Amino acid sequence: MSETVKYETQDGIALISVNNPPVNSLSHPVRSGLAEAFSAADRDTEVEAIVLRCEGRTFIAGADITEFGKPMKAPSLPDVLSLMDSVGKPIVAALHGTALGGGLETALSCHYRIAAPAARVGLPEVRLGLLPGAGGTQRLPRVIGVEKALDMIVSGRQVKAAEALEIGLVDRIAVTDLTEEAIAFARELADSGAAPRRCSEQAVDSGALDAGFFDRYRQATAKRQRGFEAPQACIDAVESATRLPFTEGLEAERELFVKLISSPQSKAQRHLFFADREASNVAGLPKETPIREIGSVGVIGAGTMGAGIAINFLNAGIPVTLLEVQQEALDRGLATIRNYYQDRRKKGRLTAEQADACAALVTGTLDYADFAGVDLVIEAVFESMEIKHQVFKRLDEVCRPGAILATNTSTLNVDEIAAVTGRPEDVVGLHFFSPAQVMRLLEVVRGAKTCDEVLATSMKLAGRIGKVGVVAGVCDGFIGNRMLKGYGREAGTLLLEGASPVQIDKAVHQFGMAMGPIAMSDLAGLDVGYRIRQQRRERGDNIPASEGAVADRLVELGRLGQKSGKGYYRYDAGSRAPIPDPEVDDVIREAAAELGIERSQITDDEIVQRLIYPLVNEAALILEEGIAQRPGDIDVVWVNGYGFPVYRGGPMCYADEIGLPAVLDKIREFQSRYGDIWKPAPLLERLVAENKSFADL
Ligand code: 3H9
Repeated sequence: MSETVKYETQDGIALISVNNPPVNSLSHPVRSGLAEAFSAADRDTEVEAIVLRCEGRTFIAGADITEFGKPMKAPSLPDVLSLMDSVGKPIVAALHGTALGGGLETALSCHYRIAAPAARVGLPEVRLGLLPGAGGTQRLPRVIGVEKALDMIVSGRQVKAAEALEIGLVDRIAVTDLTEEAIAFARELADSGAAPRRCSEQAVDSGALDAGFFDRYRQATAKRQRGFEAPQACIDAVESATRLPFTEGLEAERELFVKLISSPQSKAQRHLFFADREASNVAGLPKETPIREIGSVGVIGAGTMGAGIAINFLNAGIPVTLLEVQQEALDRGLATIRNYYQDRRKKGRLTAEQADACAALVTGTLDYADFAGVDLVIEAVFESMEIKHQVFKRLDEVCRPGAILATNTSTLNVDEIAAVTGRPEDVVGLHFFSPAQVMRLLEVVRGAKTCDEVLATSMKLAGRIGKVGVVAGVCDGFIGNRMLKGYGREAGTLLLEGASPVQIDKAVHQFGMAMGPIAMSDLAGLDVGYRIRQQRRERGDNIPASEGAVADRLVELGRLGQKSGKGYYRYDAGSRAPIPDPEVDDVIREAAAELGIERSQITDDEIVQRLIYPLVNEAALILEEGIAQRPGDIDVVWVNGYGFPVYRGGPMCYADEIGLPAVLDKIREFQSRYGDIWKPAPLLERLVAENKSFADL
């Protein structure tokens, strides 16, 4: 029949098998193969019932995302599914692995469904900035009801087989062999003379929904998924299912889908889907590089960061030895971990047994000798080269040969740290982001001497603990924090020039960042930057007078940020809600006057450009220097570590969307106003000259 769709019959049952590795996506040959196979089964008078199944690790995992953005070749998926819907014999879908998106829509166009016990189903299109565009928004509410369908479609969450059975999304769970049981199911249906049970012919039960239901759902979703267009379109499409006959509902869904698929948001989210996966490919690392076994981990430093790092491994079932120098600090760290698991248990995220099992995997120690047998040590101690040197010398003495020695430094030179050991090839940077048990990003910093095995093992380990690992080269701040510098600098200058803390934070929040730069500084603590600037001044670094002009004054007034109840904003006791403070406005005005800066109105657009374009320019330098492997890696860093809006796809994707010529023009304008801190990166200039974008790299 076709390479990807096999058709066979046995004892009156047609068995249609899809084989399109790796995930059986619905690429063009699969769509045409399915259309042919179902037409053949419908025509074949010997065939009484049909089974649709898949080879390999999963049922169909969705449309082929690589085909999006190109002209769609006929037959389209909606057409194939309409054809299946109309087949005059019962069709049974046999689900295993993950039946997702167009895959679940295909299963919904079969008349009956049986699932393997470990199967999962879902409509994750919303995560790609889309909605289920092959009837999912019209068929699912007919099968499981409007509220449950909305929950699945708007969240994109995967539902396990047991829940799918409970809500009526599948009819049976296979006990032994899925295909055999699917065939037996089909035989039963044929023998009992069961008619095709078409979703399209079922009514949508929306009787229990009051008049304001959809509007309330829209508002709640807009709050939860701020700025995202697709969830709202999903709700519109499901509402259509309650108001329109099936075929008209399909048309309404189609219209919304076509609009979304060409939207910048969906392009950005699809870009991130592939960038996320590509990040694990390390250029020049042979595929067959051996991976070291990581069965136990040591963590040095039991502060917030150290405890957070430890939790990642405990969650993955990997025992952790946590080391501190003082018993008191160790006890505090161990208590942080215990409290975390109690909280998870209270919130129902873990059962009591699971929480206890994780918590039981941590051991505290004050003695480096207890690291003798561990496979990996991560230090999360104070950011001082002197202290790091002491730690690594000690690790070199006690750790077994082949153990990986990692630093969580966010700024210090990994090569300098490695140099005090007799095994720099085993040293790597593993830079976690705070809170370490929550943030998905892990920068894997490759030192000049880090060996392939250590790099490959670190990247693999990132996946094992649920992180996305991104390889970075050694430089001040690696990828993420290095880019942050221009962002912080401009936030300070904007204050002096006339923007208020509230205006800056609002403009950036409106752009989609999780938090504005001023509120973020208050959260991180103003004293950190203050200390660094003092050290740089003592070292004789040339720091412009405007840098930290406001922040330094605030620190000297005892305004350290949230932790002291006041920083750029004021905070009521026990609250994190920022309250504007006139005293700060005075400090800003004074600082500006002293520096001779004339204050004026600044537009929100300029605020966004002044903050985001330095990210783009610095990223272009980072790419040129080989600190990051590819633009997509930088996007993954900023989305997963810094709260950059997912629907903008990261700074590089955003710059491409604006158009690099427009970005460069603005940077040049700022350069003429502010001098060479805005000097355009040569790569950016080259791309514009060659009429290319970051996506072309
Ligand atoms: C849709 O269905 C729209 C319809 O409603 C309407 C249409 C009209 N297409 O993730 P992995 C690749 S939208 C193309 O590493 P895992 C992936 O890039 C779609 N390629 O494996 C990777 O390639 P490489 C709705 C795809 O085991 C390889 O397969 N569906 C697709 O960790 C392995 O992937 C979804 O959004 C695809 N649809 O996870 C599901 N999916 O090896 C998206 C994967 O070259 N997929 N690839 O890097 C997933 O969530 C996961 O891939 C899955 C497997 C859970 C299936």
